[in-house]
Amino acid sequence: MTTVETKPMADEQLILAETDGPVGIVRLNRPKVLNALNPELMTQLAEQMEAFDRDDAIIVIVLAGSERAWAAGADIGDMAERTMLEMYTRDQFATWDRIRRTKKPIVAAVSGFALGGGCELMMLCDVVIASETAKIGQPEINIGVMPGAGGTQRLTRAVGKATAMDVILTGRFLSATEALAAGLVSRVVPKEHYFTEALRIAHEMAAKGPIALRLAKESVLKAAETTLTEGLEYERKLFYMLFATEDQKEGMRAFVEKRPPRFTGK
Ligand code: CO8
Repeated sequence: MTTVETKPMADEQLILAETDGPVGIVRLNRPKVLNALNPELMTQLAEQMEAFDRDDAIIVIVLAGSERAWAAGADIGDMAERTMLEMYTRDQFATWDRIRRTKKPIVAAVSGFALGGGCELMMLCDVVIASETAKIGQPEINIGVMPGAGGTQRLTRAVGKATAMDVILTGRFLSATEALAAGLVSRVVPKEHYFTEALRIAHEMAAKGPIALRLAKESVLKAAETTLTEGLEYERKLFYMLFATEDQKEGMRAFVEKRPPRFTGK
């Protein structure tokens, strides 16, 4: 693996980045506070996601925390004494919006706590590989607030009103198996393998056509924002677009010729 220089603007390296062939790997790096998400970390994360998005050599991104915690939420110490006006003018969500615009698929490698903003960050990812140790929730209600980075919207869309209300209003944590049954995570794997399995799946995806991957991601995300008729029209246009790519010709010819495809992202 190749380490990527990540020293954007802060003194501390709050994320670590490396590459493994076509896979860009980002790890949250505030272990002492269970990867609590402060604005500096989110800025570094947004910058790295944008850098991987611009890099033609990267096809899929893996986002990981540590074994003990993916992320235990926004940094409570950082927010505790802030006024409404400070929170409003800081516009912390701008970095979240930048991460949301990542075009390449993001595989989340989730172990331990994924709480509050941590759960919301997980829901910004596309495929979630969870360790059997994962504890997932929106416990903001316990500290006098509510989710603010998409929890009430994305969780409800992912798991439905009944489970979303239960999780958000009681603050309880879902186990990995409950989260899988609810449709919040993609796969649950033994704790020893959560990262290697996420990386393996990222490599499996990275062997597909890069443009098809990006457009398929875009189309699935559109499903949360449109009517069925509009979504079907949108999907159809993206499907047609892929016939302008060399990868479509290569993929279909390879199938007909009974050989593996060699995608080039063109
Ligand atoms: N923020 C800051 N520090 C944290 C956070 C956090 N979210 N979570 C844990 N820590 C710190 C602890 O203070 C502790 O520090 P220290 O060792 O200096 O005392 C260290 O991490 C280890 O934590 P614990 O000792 O508490 O470990 P436990 O194993 O006993 O408990 C828990 C682990 C259950 C995860 C517990 O730490 C906890 O409940 N954490 C808070 C979870 C939470 O409420 N998350 C939601 C935060 S609010 C939010 O996310 C809103 C998002 C909305 C928008 C974001 C952009 C503004």
